[in-house]
Parts: sequence; structure tokens; C-alpha cells
Amino acid sequence: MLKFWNKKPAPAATRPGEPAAAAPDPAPGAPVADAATVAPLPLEEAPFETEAVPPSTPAAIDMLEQDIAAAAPARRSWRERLAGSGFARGLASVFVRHPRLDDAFLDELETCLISADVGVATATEIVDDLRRRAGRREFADVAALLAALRADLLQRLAAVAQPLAIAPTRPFVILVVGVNGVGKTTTIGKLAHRLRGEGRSLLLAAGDTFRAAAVEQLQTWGRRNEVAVVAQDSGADSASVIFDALQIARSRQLDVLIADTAGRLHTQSGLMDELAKIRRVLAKLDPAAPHEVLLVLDGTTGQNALSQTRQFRDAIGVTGLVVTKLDGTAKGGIVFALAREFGLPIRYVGLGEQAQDLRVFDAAAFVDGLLPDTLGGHG
Ligand SMILES: Nc1nc2c(ncn2[C@@H]2O[C@H](COP(=O)(O)OP(=O)(O)OP(=O)(O)O)[C@@H](O)[C@H]2O)c(=O)[nH]1
Ligand SMILES: [Mg+2]
Repeated sequence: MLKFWNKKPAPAATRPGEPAAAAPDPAPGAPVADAATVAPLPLEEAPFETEAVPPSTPAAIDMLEQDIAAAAPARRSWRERLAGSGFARGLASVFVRHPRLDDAFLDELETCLISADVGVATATEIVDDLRRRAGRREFADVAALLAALRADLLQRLAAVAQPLAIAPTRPFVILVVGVNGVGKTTTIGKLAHRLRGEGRSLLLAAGDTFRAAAVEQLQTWGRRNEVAVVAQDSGADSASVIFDALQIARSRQLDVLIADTAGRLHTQSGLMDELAKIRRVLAKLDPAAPHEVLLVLDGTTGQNALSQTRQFRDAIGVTGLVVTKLDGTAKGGIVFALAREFGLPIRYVGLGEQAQDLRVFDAAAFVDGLLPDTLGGHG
């Protein structure tokens, strides 16, 4: 139950150009960030004024209602979230239109998997196997075939369902990359919410210095989760923002630093160069940083996610994936294509826009959310 609310954000917490005196003293011997460019940080030292709001005041009731409204989607299951996906709807319709387990059913299943972004190779493998086994009369009914399909899909995700383990290295640096609009900043906000909930101390770095609104968007998430954001004016050097943030996170011995990056620069090669520079600069402070490079992919972009993964992997290295927007109209099958093609760990999926909607990737919940629930009379 939410007991405390932000009364207001710490004034000037992230305003550039604030006098250094407002910032708490760094640890002795720690590198000192440039006060002219890095805003003073509100961290353990009462970053936000909070106060208990008696539940009877109109403001408190308003807050409570907002809280309940925000919390409600979290209770929705994977199945509810994935029900609108092309995969789930397509599959449900195959089972309705083909009540009998015959060639037409299997052909249509294959078409359905392909159009749900699973990829031709995977779809063919899956259906060829089912066809062989159906020929051997292994399936008494469609329900038995569905169970076999479930097992096959699950097995394809077993190796990639690896949650992000935050190593005790302090600070654990997470660099978040991806093309524009995929959900990087939103994912960082949700991740901050999750990590704060686990009791970790963290810092966010507004490394997307290309878009003016990007800093503000990250700061909003920071305020919401009472997490400080290191930012400079837009147009600043992204690597230097993130470098400063790492210095600060180190001097304060914070658990995690999450760095946002641009999704678009003037040219795509410019973006990859900038990301490579961020890596180089971070390595000067900590050769192991970033400890995780999270590539965010938009689940609605289909096969394009494959070429994005290839590009980012080859240019800067990727250690984990986040697939967003799997609620709504995404087809969902892209997750299987990614698993087959790259075998990169899928850390999280985005099942909505709220803070609670970033879920640790759970292969069984995901597959069950895509498959028809009951077979009502088929078989
Ligand atoms: N439905 C849904 N929307 C999402 C999800 N994740 C992100 N979004 C929305 O996608 C839009 C873009 O998200 P951003 O976080 O701004 O994307 P970005 O990658 O930071 O974009 P740039 O900063 O332009 O590179 C926003 O409207 C988000 O609310 C999700 O899991 N589900
Ligand atoms: Mg962004």
C-alpha cells in the first residue's frame, strides 16, 4: 500500500547550472563532477520531500484512486495482455475453423505461425514435426496436438529466458540502446520502478542528448520513482553525460546506473559511433562497464527487429533483449524468431505502458498467453 507520496520534486534537482554548493559532498578522493554541467544530485540526502497524507483528505483519496487505477493493470495476466496479439488471435481462429486434425489444419497452422512473425524456418520446423507425429497417430485429438505445440514452443524459448542478474559489482551499469520509439526511456522508467522496489539504490543518466524532450521524459520517470537523473543540456556529448553519471554513481556507491541513449541521430552510423564512444569512455572508469547492454525492440515491428538486433550486436555488442509493446497489436511470434536467430537472453517484455508492465520474461506464461485456452469441442 502506498503510504508516501512525492510532495514535490527536490527543487533544481536536475536543473543545469545550479551552484555546486547545493550538492552533497562527494566521498573523499572521489572524482568530482563538473558542477557547471552536471546538476546537483538528490540522493540519500532526502532527495524528495515526502509526507504521510492522511487518507481522509481529498488529495489523499485522489492519490489513492490514482494508485489503484495504476495498480489495476498489474493484476492482468499475460493471457489478457497477449490476447490481442496476431499470434493468439490467428491461432484461436485456426482451431475454430478446423475442428478436425487434418492436412488443412496443419497447413493453416503453418501459415498462421508465419504471419505471426515466427519466421518461415521455425514455422516449417514446428509444423513438419507435428505432421510427422500426426501421421504416426500420436495425437488422439487437437488437444493432444496443442500440448505438443506448447512443449515445442516452450523448448525454443528455454535457453533465452534468462532474467537479468544484477551482479554485486557496484555500480552495475546498464546501457539501454535501440532505435527511436521502441520504448527505451519507458523501459528505463519501469526498470527503475522495479529496482527501487527491490530496495536498490540507483541513478539514471540522460544519455539521449539528441532530443530535447528526452531528458524531461527521463526526469519525469526519475521523480516518480525518487531516483536522481544526471542530465546536461540537449546537444551535449552523450558519452560525457554517462561518464559523469558513472563517476557520481561510483562515488556514492550506488547499486545500479541505467543510461538512456539516443535512438536516432543524423545518421545511423553516427548513432553506432556514439554508442561505441560511450563504451570506450565507460571502460576508462571500469573496464567491465557496461555490465549489461540492453537492446530494446518494439514487438510490433516484426521482422525488422531481427535486422536491428544484428546491427546493434555487431556494432556495439548486446547482452540482453527487451521486447516491448507485446500488449495490443504486436504479433508476438518475433520472440521465437529472435530466440532462434540470436539466442540472446530475453530479459524483460513490455506488456503495457504502466510502471508495473515490464515483466521478467517468463517463457511459460508467454507461450500460454499465446495458445488457445480451451478447445471447446474440437478434436
Ligand atoms: N503499449 C505499450 N506501449 C509502450 C510500451 N513500451 C513503451 N511504450 C510506448 O512507446 C512509446 C515510445 O516509448 P519511448 O520510451 O519514448 O521510446 P524511446 O525508445 O525512448 O524513443 P526515442 O527516445 O525517440 O528513441 C511511448 O508512447 C511509450 O509509452 C509497452 O510495453 N507497451
Ligand atoms: Mg527515449
